[in-house]
Amino acid sequence: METLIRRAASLLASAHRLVILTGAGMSKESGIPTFREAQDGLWASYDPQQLATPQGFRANPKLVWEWYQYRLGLVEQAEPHAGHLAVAALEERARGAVVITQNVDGLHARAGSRDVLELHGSIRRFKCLRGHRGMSMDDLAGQEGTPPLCPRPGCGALVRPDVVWFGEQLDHVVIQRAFVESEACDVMLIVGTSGVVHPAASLPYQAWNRRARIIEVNPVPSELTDLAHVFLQGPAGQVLPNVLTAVDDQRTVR
Ligand code: BV8
Repeated sequence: METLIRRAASLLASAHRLVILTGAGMSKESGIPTFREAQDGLWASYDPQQLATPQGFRANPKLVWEWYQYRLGLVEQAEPHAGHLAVAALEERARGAVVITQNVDGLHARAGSRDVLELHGSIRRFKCLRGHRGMSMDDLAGQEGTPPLCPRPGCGALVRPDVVWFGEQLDHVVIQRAFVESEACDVMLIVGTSGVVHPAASLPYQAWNRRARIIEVNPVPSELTDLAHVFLQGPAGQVLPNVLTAVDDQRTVR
């Protein structure tokens, strides 16, 4: 693994345009279950892919709201781990670096990452079915109902999390920039994603097609591992700090 870490560090240290693409595995060591793992406890009998849809919300808004409130509780208790801090440090050291995340937990920004594209929105932001956006839980305090009704004067529509559900389009400005960055990068670091969900999963192919060097961090191979020039098998919270140390060692030597 040492040799692979050094190879990855050499690619990262010489990157001109770095993209760091992350998925749910990036937040696992912060205590947030990954998307494809069976939800625990109360939610073990529900399929996240059924709940995270407009149909699921229409069918049972209260159930879906409560599921997101449960997950928001996990996010509020969570802290960025050493892997998130290492991502922020790598971003600082690399020129033109951007973090593209599928996660909705906001942990990259809390770890100090400055340029983060949230492909799937944020569990900490809310909008209503009539399109009013940018609400926080504080804005909804005291609102009646589960889910609450929109507090905007004259609205009263159902409020939902401002995340992208299965079957919904991603924010076109965000996904457009994600494609531009993935096509322009010369190194892509992929951390903690199964590579199953599109269009996020197509970004590594964009980078690969333009001869970018691909590094993947995951405890097990994913749908994307065949693209990786360097596959670092292990958890993000352990591997990424080691990669950062190796990058700094190489910069010292240069
Ligand atoms: C869209 C927000 C237009 C909500 C999420 C093309 C091909 C096939 C299907 C499609 C396609 N185009 C569109 C689709 C349909 C669909 C899709 O991709 N379906 C899949 C399931 C087949 N996509 C959409 O609907 C997208 N919209 O394209 O609009 C359209 C619409 C309909 C039809 C055509 C076109 C919208 C997708 C966004 C869905 N919203 N999240 C919420 O969070 O509640 S996605 C959700 O899954 C999370 O964001 C999660 O991050 C994401 C992806 O999963 P991963 O991040 O990879 O997480 P996962 O659990 O899968 O894997 C975790 C990984 O971590 C594993 O590899 C594990 O080994 C690893 N790991 C574990 N521990 C660690 C670790 N790694 C590192 N360290 C550790 N410690």
